[in-house]
Amino acid sequence: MPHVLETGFEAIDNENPNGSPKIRGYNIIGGRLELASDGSTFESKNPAILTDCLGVFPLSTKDDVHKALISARSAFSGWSTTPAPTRGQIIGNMGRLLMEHKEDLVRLETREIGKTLKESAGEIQEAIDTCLFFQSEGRRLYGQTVNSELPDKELFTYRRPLGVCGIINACNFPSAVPFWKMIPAIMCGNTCVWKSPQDSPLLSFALARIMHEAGLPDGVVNLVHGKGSGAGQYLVNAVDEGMVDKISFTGSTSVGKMIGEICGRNLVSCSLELGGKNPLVVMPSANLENAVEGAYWAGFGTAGQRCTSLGNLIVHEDIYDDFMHIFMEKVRHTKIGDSLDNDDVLYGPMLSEKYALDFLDTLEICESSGARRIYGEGRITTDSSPSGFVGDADSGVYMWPHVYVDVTDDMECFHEEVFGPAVTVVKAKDFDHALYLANASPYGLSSAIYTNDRLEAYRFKTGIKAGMTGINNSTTGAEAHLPFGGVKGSGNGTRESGIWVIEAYSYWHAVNDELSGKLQLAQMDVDEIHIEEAEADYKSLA
Ligand code: UN1
Repeated sequence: MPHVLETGFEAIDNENPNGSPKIRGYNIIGGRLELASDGSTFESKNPAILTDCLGVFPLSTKDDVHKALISARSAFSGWSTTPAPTRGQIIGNMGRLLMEHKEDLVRLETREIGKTLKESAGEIQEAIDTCLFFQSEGRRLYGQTVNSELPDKELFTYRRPLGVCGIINACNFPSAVPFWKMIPAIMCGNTCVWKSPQDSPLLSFALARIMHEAGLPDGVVNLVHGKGSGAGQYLVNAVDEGMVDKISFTGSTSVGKMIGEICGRNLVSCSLELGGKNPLVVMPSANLENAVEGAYWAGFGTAGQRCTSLGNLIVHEDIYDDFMHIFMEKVRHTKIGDSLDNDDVLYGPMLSEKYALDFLDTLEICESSGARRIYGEGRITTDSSPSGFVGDADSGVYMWPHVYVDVTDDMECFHEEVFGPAVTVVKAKDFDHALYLANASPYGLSSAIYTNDRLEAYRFKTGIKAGMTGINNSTTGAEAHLPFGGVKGSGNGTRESGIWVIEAYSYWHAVNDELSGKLQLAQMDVDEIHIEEAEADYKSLA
């Protein structure tokens, strides 16, 4: 098969509406384009126009995943000994190529997963920011010099790469999140096997090509497409076979726990970024208009399909009616549609048909919990659509925004993540009750409070158990140089982004250099310094 840089994108004859292109996608293993070993394939579809097929991709087998792992293993020694500033330079090239092709990638992302163009652009920018940050980190990647307790002896620390990393991300952030993972991984000298999300294989294929165009040597990043339960599971199972030194996963808490168990029994490190039921508290001193903006964006932006999306909206009882009045006014006027045709929609279709079905299933939990639905009718159809809907209900998978009230912490829907446009509203009696509610779900990813009382903001910041907190801001909106991640059911404490992520892709190597020409024993051959006996009587001072 040809090398990835020897060919362009290969179009397949198609019957797509508007003649939009259908591409033959490949795995990229050792720089070569590869089909699945058994020839099986799957398709990627535009969730706004299900008859628009973006391409056909290999449904990778266990053999394909193993081949990719072997390729990553053989590229490791060359890449890990490449000077870190050179690795950084290649990463910088990736950032510059992303800038050059940003507009096309943004449209592709919107076509493949239905995000608005504005959000897709923000996300590609997050991938660019990550490249630019880690380009110069390649010129740091500092270790330390440490003083020895013995003479003529030097101590040092070095960051060393872990080896072969298995990368598994979800399709809701199909460019920023794999870059959050792979850019620091390769900057540290690791090599990767990247299992692309099943619902964004074309964007992943384009991004992996760009990585190669930037000068990345063959085999440093190997791309395999397929299902989570197929190629993804083969990649995780390979930990048991000693073929993987690190797994980095973004996805559901249940899958994360399974990965954690497999990695744990093999003493292999894993980074787990999992679900959230992110609380947002509104207190009486808050600017209500501002709080409504933040809650509305956190709940319904990205059709609620961020791991940082708003889960429980916790509103103080004194301002509950006023807040809900303004909030519902906005919800009722939500503009929904295909962003490729309409500039100002808040959200588009669900990420894919599968996400749509899963969302409808979790809505059932809200219904059966006894929460009161005051807005939302499930899937948008020609017979049932909100007034701001400007899409084509028959061609794509669109959902109403949903609001459930009278939610209490003994209900299942208070604790379950609902991945989609649905907010559960809880009334709080006072600040302590609001903080209690904010901490009462099994998750701890993001959190937010709207208040103009500085002591309340301080108490929330110190009392909340979460990886991230917004003060007078929504629950979303991480930046590429701040640590991202959660506690409790939201992760295992590892972080993405900024300098903190380097801990997740390197280990500390302590080296001592004995220059004295003899064996000096630490602790035992150290000169003893005695406390001098003196004449002073300290009791006489008081
Ligand atoms: C995710 O949903 O997995 O802060 C990541 C945010 C985004 C990243 C979300 N920048 O909401």
